[in-house]
Amino acid sequence: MRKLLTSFALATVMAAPVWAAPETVTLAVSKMTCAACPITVKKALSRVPGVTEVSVSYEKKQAIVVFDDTQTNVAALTRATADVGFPSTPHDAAK
Ligand SMILES: [Cu+2]
Repeated sequence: MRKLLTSFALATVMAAPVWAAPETVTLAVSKMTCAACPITVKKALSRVPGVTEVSVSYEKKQAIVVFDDTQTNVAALTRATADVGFPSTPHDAAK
């Protein structure tokens, strides 16, 4: 049994496509019109599997999202905000 568990753990590690790297993206969320909107946006983004951190700024009308790029992607994030009524577009990351 112990041996089985060990090989299972090993297989899981090797199955991971790449070492999971946290990605950060800034989304412009244009339709936030009151102070309650960021709460809705934040909830929607937090629900996306793979998202680890969300901070939404009503003043800047943007959301900064940290996610695991092996589990989700920017398209899924913008879809999540659009689904709750707030279409968003990724800002070009500052390089
Ligand atoms: Cu609102």
